[in-house]
Amino acid sequence: MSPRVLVLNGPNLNMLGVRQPEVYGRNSYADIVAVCERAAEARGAVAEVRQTNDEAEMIGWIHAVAREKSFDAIVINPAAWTHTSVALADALVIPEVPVFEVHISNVHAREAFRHHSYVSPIAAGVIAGFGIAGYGHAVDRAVDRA
Ligand code: CA2
Repeated sequence: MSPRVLVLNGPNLNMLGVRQPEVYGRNSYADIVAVCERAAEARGAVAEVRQTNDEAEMIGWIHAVAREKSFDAIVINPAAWTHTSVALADALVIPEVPVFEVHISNVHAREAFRHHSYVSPIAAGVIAGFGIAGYGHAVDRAVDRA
């Protein structure tokens, strides 16, 4: 069966391209979906890309991966939850699949509160500051590890 990668996006990423192009570029959320799907397809894999502004929904999706064994790897841009959510980091270890953390911007070159991630310690890899191309690299690596 083709490797399956679940790509999760946290709060406000649906607004990409609408505000703050100087930080996040001019790409839209639809462009993220296209980058992920193309990267997966190039490797004979499948990427399912989702976004939510509701932390409970995000955690529910992660629990479903554990229950249904529906994906081989997770790529996640947790957005602001990166810096705030122990609950999300705890959930991400439950499915026992490799997790890759993506940030569009270089969080380390921004405000101090963005320098800490609750997700990085449990991630197999972290990519930041490569714009939406970072998603393509993460999906590629997720397929390697699937
Ligand atoms: O660089 C990233 O990908 C971030 O995960 C994006 C998050 C931010 O909280 C993280 O520190 C870094 C914010 C996503 C919000 O995206 C917006 C989109 C349009 C307008 C404003 C924000």
